[in-house]
Amino acid sequence: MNQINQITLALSKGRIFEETLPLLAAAGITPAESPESSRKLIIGTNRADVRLIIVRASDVPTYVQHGAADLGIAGKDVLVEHGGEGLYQPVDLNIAKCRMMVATPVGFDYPAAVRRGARLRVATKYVDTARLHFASKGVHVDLIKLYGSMELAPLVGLADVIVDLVSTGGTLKANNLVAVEEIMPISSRLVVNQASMKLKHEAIQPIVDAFRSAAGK
Ligand code: PRT
Ligand code: MG
Repeated sequence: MNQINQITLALSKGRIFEETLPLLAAAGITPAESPESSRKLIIGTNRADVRLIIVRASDVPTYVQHGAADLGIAGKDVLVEHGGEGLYQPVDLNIAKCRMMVATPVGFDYPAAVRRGARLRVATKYVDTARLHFASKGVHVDLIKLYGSMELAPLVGLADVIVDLVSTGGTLKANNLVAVEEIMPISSRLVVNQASMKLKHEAIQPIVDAFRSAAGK
């Protein structure tokens, strides 16, 4: 764990950072600089006892689990894949919202493919989520792990379908794909290291409370 008098919050750049700024403001925290323009990975704030670390979205739970950060903000997509071990998830912040979906090329008969019972080839970054989803439907799948640009896979014959996040639907549309099934709604959650929650309770609880009320909970 971090020093007892220092609070470290793990965030990712991009949409989560942008949507977290108002929550930080509600907790009286202002970053000293923007991670979009700075290359620094450790960013101070107006509070001497609070700092931010900038990590990949999918690495946030790992930093918090091991106590390298006391708090973090991570999408439910990332938390499901991580498993949530060692983490409290006290607040759904209702930010960075989207949906985890199954998508296919336009014209692909998904219900028929599922009915036929043949193995479905599924390309995704979210292999645990996809495995659970298709297992619950009793559909046999071959999972193909990708790290990005899932939309390409069915277009070049790597997979029949993809499992990916959809927000506006613009990416699917641009690639002649269509969402055929929702797996779960996604939003980002505040996560807290379990030991920090006990040992730094006095500093952490007000931040949790400010985030909760700013998120309208
Ligand atoms: O980008 P990087 O590889 O570093 O990591 P990342 O993609 O995990 O991070 P980032 O910052 O892109 O996303 C952080 C979190 O935002 C995710 O973990 C989700 O919880 C949440 N989020 C919300 C999204 C989206 N909406 C989203 N639309 N994450 C990704 N997308 C992608 C999606 O994968 C697809 O490629 O945007 C594309 C679809 O968008 P539309 O608007 O065209 O439908
Ligand atoms: Mg991304």
